Amino acid sequence: MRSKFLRILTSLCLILAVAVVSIDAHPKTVRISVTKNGFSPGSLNAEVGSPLTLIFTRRSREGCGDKVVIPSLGITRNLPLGKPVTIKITPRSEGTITFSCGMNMYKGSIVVQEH
Ligand SMILES: [Cu+2]
Repeated sequence: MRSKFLRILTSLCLILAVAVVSIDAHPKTVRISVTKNGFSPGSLNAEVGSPLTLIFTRRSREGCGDKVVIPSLGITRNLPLGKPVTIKITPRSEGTITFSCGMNMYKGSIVVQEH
């Protein structure tokens, strides 16, 4: 009897915890242009546990922005000229996530903080 009550209580707590986490998330979308000068913006902020949508658009044939790489997440995407490319991530810990062009010349950073 008592253990059943505890099991139900535990389940309710878990459901509540999941609900609180999802209510607390602040989804964010950032559009990033890739030109011959690099990424713009080159630095952005994000929150732990909040979905982040990055939309990269290469705007210049010049330079080497035909690819974006996020090494720590194992992500590599081609950037066709003028075609928006969406990358969705949800940072799980504080710190800086870097991204770059295919040759690591253009650099950008996502600064992740608890909110
Ligand atoms: Cu490059």
